[in-house]
Amino acid sequence: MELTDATRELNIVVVGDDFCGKSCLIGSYLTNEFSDEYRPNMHETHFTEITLKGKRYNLNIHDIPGSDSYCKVHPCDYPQANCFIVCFAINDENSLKNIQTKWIPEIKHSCPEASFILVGTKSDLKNSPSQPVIPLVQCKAQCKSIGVKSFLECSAKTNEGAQKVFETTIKTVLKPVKRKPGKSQQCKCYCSIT
Ligand SMILES: Nc1nc2c(ncn2[C@@H]2O[C@H](COP(=O)(O)OP(=O)(O)OP(=O)(O)O)[C@@H](O)[C@H]2O)c(=O)[nH]1
Ligand SMILES: [Mg+2]
Repeated sequence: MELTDATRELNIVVVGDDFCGKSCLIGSYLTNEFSDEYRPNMHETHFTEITLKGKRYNLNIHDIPGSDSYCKVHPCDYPQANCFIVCFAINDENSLKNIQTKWIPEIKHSCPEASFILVGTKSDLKNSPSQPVIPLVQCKAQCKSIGVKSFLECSAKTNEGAQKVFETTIKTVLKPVKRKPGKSQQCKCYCSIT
């Protein structure tokens, strides 16, 4: 990772099931734009700068497709990841379950040193009577079983919480992490191209 006095470069990887709102979250953060149209994507990288507490950061934001049919080599999409934003949609129980069964195990296997935060997307749907959302207590229970204290909520549609997600990500990276002595800090990459 490039480190200079002035600027630090950070790799942020956004993962979660397809349709859970990753690309919209990134779009909301970068341009404050939102579309109802669903456009599944390949791995895309976005570049931006942010100043936090007087320090500048160059962010490489990796938008990873949620569907395996678009990419079967997820761990290779995690180059030098500093932090993962692990997303689920608050109206999709499966996307929450898959955090525990798929995304966290994959991250821990391929990038055991990287930190991660959990994000519940589409929070605007809480105000929509036609869209049942996962009860908060269930989200919290799932967080507990994953071993994290809490999760952030955001809406790409209203832009609420999008900035906070990325600021929290950076703060999480900057927190000193207790590491086991002798362990490599490199991202472990395994490829199974089929
Ligand atoms: N109501 C609401 N809908 C959202 C929000 N974010 C995304 N959506 C909708 O959810 C659908 C999927 O959003 P995407 O951001 O493309 O999902 P994705 O996780 O990037 O999906 P893949 O690229 O296939 O992995 C789109 O139709 C969006 O309009 C949100 O905050 N609120
Ligand atoms: Mg996408």
